[in-house]
Amino acid sequence: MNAEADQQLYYFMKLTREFEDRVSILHRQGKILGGVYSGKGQEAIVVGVCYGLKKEDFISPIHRDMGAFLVKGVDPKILMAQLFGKKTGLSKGKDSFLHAGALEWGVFGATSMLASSLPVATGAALKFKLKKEPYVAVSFFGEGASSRGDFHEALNFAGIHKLPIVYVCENNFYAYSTPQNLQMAVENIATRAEGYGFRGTVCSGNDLHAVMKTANAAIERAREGEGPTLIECKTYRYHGHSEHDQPWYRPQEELIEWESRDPIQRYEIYLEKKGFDLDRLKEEMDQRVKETVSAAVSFAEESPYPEGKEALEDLYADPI
Ligand SMILES: Cc1ncc(C[n+]2csc(CCOP(=O)(O)OP(=O)(O)O)c2C)c(N)n1
Repeated sequence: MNAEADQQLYYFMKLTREFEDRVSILHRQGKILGGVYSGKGQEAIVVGVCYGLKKEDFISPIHRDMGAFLVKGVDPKILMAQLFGKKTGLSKGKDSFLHAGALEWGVFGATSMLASSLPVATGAALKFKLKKEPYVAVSFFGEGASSRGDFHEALNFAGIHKLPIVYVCENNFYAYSTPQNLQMAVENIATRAEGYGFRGTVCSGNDLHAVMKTANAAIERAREGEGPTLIECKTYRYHGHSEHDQPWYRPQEELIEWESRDPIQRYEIYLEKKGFDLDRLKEEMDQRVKETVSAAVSFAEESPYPEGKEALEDLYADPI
């Protein structure tokens, strides 16, 4: 990895954290529209996977994946305006983050039904294959979603047709308050790929390089026509399921243990070993991401809400 890429990856991890931390505060101030589902602690997954993608590659993020939008190229100002429900946001003030999409950057907007975007991403991969386009689809989901029928139908279809898709499970061990062992009888979600005729791999979701190595290999395989891969990234979310959830159902020691494997701190150890002046780089980066996020918040606060009549605009695609 060259020094420029090292710093860019660091920037995206820090930007994602700063953005989400600020959103949590803004939520408590009553400024954010709808629920907030923080992915704090899981940054290495979205950053590591999306960094190796092209603009035209199609991703379907979940409720916890604000960082995926940022790495894919969405302007933090526009993303923040989306969270504020402002006219300058992605959906022009029609929605909050939960269903946000940005098709120009290849980001599909999810629906509330868990796992419903897996068949959609699989459909995008089918389109790439049928039209012989050199792109891949990446479908993010939690371990809870992998117990839904949509997940199994999507993987089955992709396995049969050897579609260019990578399924990325962000396994944070809790689906809302339900621990993994109460919703499935297997330890690794990756083993589920075997039933559909393709490879499943487990990696540490808190180790940026492990995620990148695993994801890039799967993306390359998909691009070369070798079919799908399921990647399971083991990780942990620091916050509750959402900002309105107090995670009383999990032991405090567990959180402390996972915080000691923090993905950003882990990456900083790498940067220091690589010869960067970490104290200086950290200071520079902290300032840069704070400025970027503050500018995004000001932009969102100053942007107007849409007019009532605009609620009826952009609801249907133009006929072909
Ligand atoms: C079909 C369906 N069932 C239940 C819910 C309510 N729900 C929303 S998120 C969630 C937990 C999701 O867990 P997981 O898929 O592991 O992702 P995570 O939130 O842990 O990242 C639940 C149960 C829903 N949205 N859709």
